[in-house]
Amino acid sequence: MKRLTTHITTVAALLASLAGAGAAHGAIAAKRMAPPTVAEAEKFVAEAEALLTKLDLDSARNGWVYNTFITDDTEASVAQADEQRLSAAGELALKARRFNALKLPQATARKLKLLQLSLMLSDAGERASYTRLAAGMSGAYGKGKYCPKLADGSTLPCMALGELEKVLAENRDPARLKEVWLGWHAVSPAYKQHYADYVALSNKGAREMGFADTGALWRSGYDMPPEAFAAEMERLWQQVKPLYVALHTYTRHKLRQTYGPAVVPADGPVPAHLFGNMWSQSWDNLYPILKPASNKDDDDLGRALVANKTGPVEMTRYAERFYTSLGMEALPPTFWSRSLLTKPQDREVVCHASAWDMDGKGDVRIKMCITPTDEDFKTIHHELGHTYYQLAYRKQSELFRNGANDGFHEAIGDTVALSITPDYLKQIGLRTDAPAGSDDVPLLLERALGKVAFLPFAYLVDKWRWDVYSGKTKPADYDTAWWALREQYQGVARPAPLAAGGFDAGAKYHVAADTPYARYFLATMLQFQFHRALCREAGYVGPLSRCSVYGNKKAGAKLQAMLAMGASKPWQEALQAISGEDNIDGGALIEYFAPLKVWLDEQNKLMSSK
Ligand code: X8Z
Ligand code: ZN
Repeated sequence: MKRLTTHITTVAALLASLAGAGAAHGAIAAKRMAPPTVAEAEKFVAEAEALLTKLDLDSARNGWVYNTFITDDTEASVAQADEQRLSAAGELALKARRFNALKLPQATARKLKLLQLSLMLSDAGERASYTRLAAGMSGAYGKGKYCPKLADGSTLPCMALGELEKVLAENRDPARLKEVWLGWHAVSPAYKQHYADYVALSNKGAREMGFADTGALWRSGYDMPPEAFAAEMERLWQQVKPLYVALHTYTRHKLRQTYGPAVVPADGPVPAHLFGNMWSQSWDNLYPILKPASNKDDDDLGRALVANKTGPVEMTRYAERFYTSLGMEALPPTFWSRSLLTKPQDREVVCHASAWDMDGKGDVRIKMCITPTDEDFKTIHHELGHTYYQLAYRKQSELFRNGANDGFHEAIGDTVALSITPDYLKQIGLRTDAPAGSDDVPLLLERALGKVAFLPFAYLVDKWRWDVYSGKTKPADYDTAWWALREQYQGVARPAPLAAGGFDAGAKYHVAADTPYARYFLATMLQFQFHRALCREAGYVGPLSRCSVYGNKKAGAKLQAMLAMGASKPWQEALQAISGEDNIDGGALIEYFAPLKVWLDEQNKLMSSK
C-alpha cells in the first residue's frame, strides 16, 4: 500500500513541490532565499518523509523481486527504482542543509541530520551507472558457481556457494578444502573492475555531499564525529584481542594435530581453508575437532533438527515462538505467505539471508535458504531480530524507522540467540539432556567459535574498505591489502599465492553488495551487553552462558521498549534504556567468556611446554 494520497505523481514534481525548492533538479545552491523558518523546516521534513516512503516502497518491491528471481530484467528494474530513490535522496540531502543553522525541535533537527547522510550524484548518467553496477555485482555474487574441471577437460556439475560451504564445514581433506575455497574465490575477479568503477562513483557522490569519501560518510552514522568512531572501533578491538589470540593459539594446536605440521605451521598465519568457513569468520564447524577431550556430551542440535525432519517453516516457527514468549506479537500472515524460506530449484536467487521491511507498516519478510543446521537455527533467530525491530518501530515516522544504529539492528536477534541454552533446547524438545552446570567450558568454547573468532574479521572488512574508499588502497592492491589485514588481525593466510587480477574481498557478500560491515563488530559487543541487561531484568543470577530469558515478559518488555524507539534518539539513549550503560563496551563479552579464557590459557601453556 502506498501512503501518498496526493495528486503529485512523479518524483520530479514531488521534489519541485518541496519547501524552498526553486527547481526540480540541480541549481538549488545558487538560488538566494529568505532565511528559513522553523515551520518551513518542519514542512520540508514531512514532505521529504512522504516522498521517501513512496520511493522506499518502490525500491523494496523491485529489490525483493530481483533478489528472489535474478534475471536481466529484474536487474534493470531494481537499478531503475534505486536510481530514482538515489536521485531524490541526494536532492533532499542538499536541500536539508538550508536549515542547519536553525534552532529546531530535537526530532526535526535529528531528521535533517539523518537526511544529510546520503550520497548526492547530480549527473543522471552517473547515477544510473552506479545503481546498475550495484545490482550487477550482487546478482553476480548470487549466481556465482564453481564448476570443477577434470584433467581431461570435462566438467563436473557446478556448485553454488551453499554446497561449497557444506564441504568446508564437513570435509576434513585439506586438498578438497583448498579446491573449493579456490573455486569460490575464482567467482569475484569477474566483477573487480565493476567494483573499482562503483567505488569511484560512490566517492564522487559522497564528495558532492561534503564528505571526504564514502568511508567517511559511513563512519558519520554513529552520533559522533567520524574520527571518533574509527578510534572507538580500535579501542574495542584492543579490549577483546587477548581473548581472540588465546582462542587462535588453541585452535592452531588442534588443527596441527588434525592436519599435521606440513599443512599447519607452528607460527605465523594459518591457511584460511581449514576453519570450516569460507571466510574463516566463524569456526563453529571446528567444534568436533576442538572440544575438550573430557567432554562426553554429544547431543547435537543439527542432528536433532535432521532427525525431526524440521523444515524451514518449522525452523522459523521455533524462532517466532521465542519472540512471542517475550510478549511480542505473532508474525503477520503476510510474513508467512510472502517470505522466501527455501532455496528455489528453478531460478537464481541471492541466498544470503536478509530481512525486509517493505512498507514500514508491517509487510515484513525474510529471504533465506534455510537448511536444518545448528548455524541456520541461530541465523533464523538473527533474521527475526531484524523483523521484530521493524515491527516495533513501525509506529515511528519514516526517518526514524531504523535501528538506533546499524549495530543495534544486527545485535537483536543474536541477543535472543544467546538465550538458546542447553536447558532451553531441552525444554522445547531439541535436546534429550542438558549437561550439568558445573562444567561450562564446552558450552563457552562452542559459543566462542562463533563470537570470539568473528571479531577480527568483523573489524577488518571495513578497515579494508575505508582504505579503498579513501584511495589509500588502489584496485591493483586490493588483494595485497586484504591479505595483509587478514594476516595481521585474523592470523589467517591465503591457501595459495595471490592470483593475478584476483579480488578475494569480493568473494564476501557484503563487499559485492556494498553493505557496511562495522555493524557486525559493534553487534558482537552489544549483544553481550543486551544479554547481561535482560538477564538482570529477569532477576537471573549465575553464569551468563546459562541464562535464557525465554518466556520472561519483564525482560521482553525492556527489549521491546528499546526497539520501539527506532532511530528517534541517539543510540546512547537507546543503550541507556535497555542497560543503563551509555557506551558500547567489550566488558560484557569478556565477562561472559572469562572462565574460557582461564581454561584456554592453561591449555596453551600445557601445549607449548610439550
Ligand atoms: O550477513 C549476515 C546476516 C544478515 S544481516 C545473515 N551476517 C554476517 C555475515 O554473514 O557475514 C550475520 C553475521 C555476520
Ligand atoms: Zn543481520
